[in-house]
Amino acid sequence: MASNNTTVIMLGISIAAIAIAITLFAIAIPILTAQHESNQNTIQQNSAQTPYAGVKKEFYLFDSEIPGFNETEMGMPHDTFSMPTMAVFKGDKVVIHFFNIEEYGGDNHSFTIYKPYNIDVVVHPRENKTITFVANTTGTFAYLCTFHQPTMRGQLIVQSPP
Ligand SMILES: [Cu+2]
Repeated sequence: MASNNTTVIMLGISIAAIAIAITLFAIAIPILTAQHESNQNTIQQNSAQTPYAGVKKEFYLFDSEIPGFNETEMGMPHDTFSMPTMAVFKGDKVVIHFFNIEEYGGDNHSFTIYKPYNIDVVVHPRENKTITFVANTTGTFAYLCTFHQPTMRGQLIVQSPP
């Protein structure tokens, strides 16, 4: 009788042990799988979050004019920028070589961007200046010559890096 009881108890313990083992295994598999997936996510996120280092973007900009434009008749200056658009990515270092190609005694021109870049550079006839800044704010920003409005203006487009 005692031996039968011992057998039943041993059998019970064995079944319980197997049940516990199966339960632990069933719990462990999803946890291990989840850890593996989360590791993969971490790797993917890290590669996606590599910051864009920015590159140097160089532009050559000149004063220009609309051919055959009658300033008196039109009531506005004929002056324009040679380049109406400059497109860069946020983080790029922008270098603009700005030339005033007027004859001596001609007009001054400026390269001006208001907030947030706060640039205002004037070039006299036959002069040039180099304007350098980091494009650290995304958006579309007008650049203009303060002497020749509304015709002498363009757009700086700063986009998020790809
Ligand atoms: Cu001008």
